[in-house]
This record gives sequence, C-alpha cells and structure tokens, in this order.
Amino acid sequence: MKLAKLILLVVAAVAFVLAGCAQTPAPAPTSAAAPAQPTAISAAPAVGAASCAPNCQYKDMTLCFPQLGAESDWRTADTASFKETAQKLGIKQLVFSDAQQKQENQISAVRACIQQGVDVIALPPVVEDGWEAVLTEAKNAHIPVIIVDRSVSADPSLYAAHIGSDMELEGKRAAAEINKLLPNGGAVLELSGTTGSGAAVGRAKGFREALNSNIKILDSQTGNFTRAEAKPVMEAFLKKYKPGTDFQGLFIHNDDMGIGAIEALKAAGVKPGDLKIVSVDGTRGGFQAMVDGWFQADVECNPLLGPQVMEMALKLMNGQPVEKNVLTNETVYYPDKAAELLPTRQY
Ligand code: GYE
Repeated sequence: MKLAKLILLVVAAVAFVLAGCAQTPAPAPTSAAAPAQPTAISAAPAVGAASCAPNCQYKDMTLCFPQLGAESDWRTADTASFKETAQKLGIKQLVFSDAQQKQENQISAVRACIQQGVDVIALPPVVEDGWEAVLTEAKNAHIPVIIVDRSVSADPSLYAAHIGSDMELEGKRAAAEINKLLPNGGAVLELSGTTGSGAAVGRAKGFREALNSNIKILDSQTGNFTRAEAKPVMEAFLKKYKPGTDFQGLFIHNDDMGIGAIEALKAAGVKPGDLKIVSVDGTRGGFQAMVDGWFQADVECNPLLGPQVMEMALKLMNGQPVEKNVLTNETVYYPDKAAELLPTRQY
C-alpha cells in the first residue's frame, strides 16, 4: 500500500515537472485578434541602456521620431499624438522630422539621431525592406529602436520591439465585409497603399486570404495612401471598367484615398451606394463618407501610438524587458453608428 502510494507520488511529481516544462517558452499567439497577446520578451537592449538607468524618468528622455511623411489624416493624427504625448509627459526632447515618404530621408534622419546620441529611436518605416544597415548602426551605438506602425523585413534581433496594427488582420476584416456585401459574388477593384509598405503588403495579403472565391479582384493599383494620387487612379479605373457591370465593389487601403476616389466617382455620375466600398483607418473623413452613404464599412487603424511608444521607450532606457510585438486593439465601424460617433472621433 505504502509502495503504491509512493509510486503514485513519484508519477504525479514527474507529470507536474513535465507539464511545467511544456509551458515554457510561452507559445507565440496564433491569431492576431485584438487585444494583443504578449509575445516573447525582447533580449535587447542590455540592462542599463541609458546612464540614468534604472531610475530614468520622462524628463531624461530624448526620443527620435523620424516620421515617414504627412500623406494622410491618419499620419497627421499620429504625429500629433507623439507631439502631444511628449509635451504632456515632459520628455527632454522629441527629435521630430518628416521624410516626405522617402526612405532615404528617413535613413538620414535616423543617422542624425545616432550622431546626436538620442536615448531611443521610434521608427515608422515607410517601406519594409532596406533597413538592415541603419538598424545595425543603431544597435552598435547601443540605441534601442522601436519599430512603430508599419513593419520591417529586417531580422528582429536588430530592433527592440514593434508597436502597431496587425495589417493582415485589417485586410481580412475588409474582405469579411466585402464577402457580406456581395453574397452572390462579383468583382472588386483595389486601391492599394504605398508599394512595399508594411501597411499595403499586409492589407493586400489578408484581403486575398479571406476573400470569398466567388469574388474576383479585377485590378489593383497604388494610390500611395494620398487623396491626390488616388483620384487619377480611380479615374483611370473608370475609363477601363464600367461600375456596376464590370465591378461591384472597391477595397481601398485608407480613407484619404477613398475620399480621392469619391471625387472621381462623383464626376463620373456614380451615386453613393451604387458600389460597395470598404476602406481602412476610421478617420473623420471616413466616418463622413459613411454618413454620406459612400463607404459601407471602415476598418479601424489607430494612429494614437504616442503614449504606448513613450512608455516602452522609458522601459528600454531603464533596461527593463519589453514585449517584442505589441498589436493595437481595433474594430470595424459601420454607417448605422457613423453619424452618432463622428463628433467623438479624435482623428
Ligand atoms: O492606414 C494610412 C497611412 O501605416 C497604418 O499609413 C499606416 C497607414 C494608414 O498613410 O492612412
């Protein structure tokens, strides 16, 4: 009896230990559904990243923010979020620049920040590729980099963390709306964002993955995330394809391009509701387009990233561990609530 008990105890103990082992490391999140799941803890940077560590405060922080441009209302709100948060928290300096959607300008801005010896760099990369060299330079200078908003293709060991939206999920959400709006199938046109940007690549991928097989993507062209560039693209589409006949819907990668497209649609005599239009961002302009009957859904992408980024930057300065990938919690908005919500929108 005693021996049997002992064996039972040993078996239970072994099982307990094995179960414990199986739980570490924590599995990577399989679904990107918000709210974000904490992922692996970043190994970089080394403890004591700043000389004030482990007692650094916001007043000690010099944060470099080489903004990628001013192409959209989303971007304007993002910039405002960083500037307002920096002021509110009383950080020592926000080193801000506007790269006008040119990667070479962003790279120069990062290099200038490395030269200056900033504490942390928060980089919103205009495109995914081509960051290895400058990220290596920052790493060698022991300046942690937080990739903000869009992603990079560089090895994750070259940066401390990423904070931003799950662009693929946004594309999937847009496809789910188009699937609902075109239950019998049909064809859509895609107005895509900046070529090679994490936002455009992710949204296009997610959209294709989740689109019903009876819905065809008739054509896809970039409008570079701007109103000015989207309008002529829509005009060219309308010369080539007949709305309602050749295509029934539009997937537009951001609200600003949607607003540019609406101008072209109006000029061509298309009426709100003639086409099923799904956009991304959830800006005031997007909400207005829903109120006016042009957009049937707007997939949220939240630009108010300043507070999260500065909180993480302080942790990095203090040599504390941070989550490697922090995803923003987002939803989908519809016309039925658009008029009610419009006055409450912050961007
Ligand atoms: O959707 C668009 C902006 O990278 C998420 O960039 C951002 C995108 C946003 O120009 O409006």
